[in-house]
Amino acid sequence: MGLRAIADEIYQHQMTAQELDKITLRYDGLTVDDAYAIQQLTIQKYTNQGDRLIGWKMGLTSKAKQQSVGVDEAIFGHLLESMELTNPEISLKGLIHPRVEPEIAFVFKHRLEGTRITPRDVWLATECVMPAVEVIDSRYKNFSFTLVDVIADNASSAKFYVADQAFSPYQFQLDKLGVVMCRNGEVAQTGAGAAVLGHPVRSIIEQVHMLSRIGKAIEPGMVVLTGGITEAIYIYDQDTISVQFEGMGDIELSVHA
Ligand code: OOG
Ligand code: MG
Repeated sequence: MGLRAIADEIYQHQMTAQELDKITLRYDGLTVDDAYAIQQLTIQKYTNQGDRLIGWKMGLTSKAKQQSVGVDEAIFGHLLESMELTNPEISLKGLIHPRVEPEIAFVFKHRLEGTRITPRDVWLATECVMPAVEVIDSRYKNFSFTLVDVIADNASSAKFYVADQAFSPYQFQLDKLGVVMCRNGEVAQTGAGAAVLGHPVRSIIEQVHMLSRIGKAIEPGMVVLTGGITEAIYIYDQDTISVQFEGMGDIELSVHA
């Protein structure tokens, strides 16, 4: 079975919100490079239909998340225009078993590419940082996958919401930034920016290095989600999810069928 056929299958399941058996159970010998090729072929199907690439996301950047899914390296995915929530509302339509997680988003004013990126390069290219919440929704049964499966499924990307307020990248020590995520008024998860590879800037560096292997870059105007600061939590109809980003304000999201 060719990579294109696997991409077609994953695309169908993403579009129809139907669970899928792990591709690694059904196709032998798929490598991480194959998985990124499948991811790219899937994304092309969206962009051929008029969707637009607006950024990138890092995933599995925290040890806790890597352990909970049994994977030991960070991954990345594509962010499409159609994934961005423009209001703080999550509709469960088109989602299978969605979960949410707090993240720091970086927005770029300059191109970043190459294999020897330093934190300095990242700060010079960054326009602002913003609190964000990502909605992930693995297309695999039971949210269970291997590294190759999850990469092929665009790193479980489904939706994301970025707060209205932007901040200067110099205003906060992002590794020290505390985050509290509540579900219906009860604390569900807490964490700090350091969960993201020690400092979210490290996630941007890793993103650029991984992109450069496939001849791509962070382009001006792009948004990059740096990875979950806490474990993701499941969401259900009528939930209210609120996330406090210390010093950066709150994001409150309502969930409906
Ligand atoms: C993979 C995506 C993880 C993150 O921020 O760690 C991710 C998954 O857990 O389904 O987006
Ligand atoms: Mg994420």
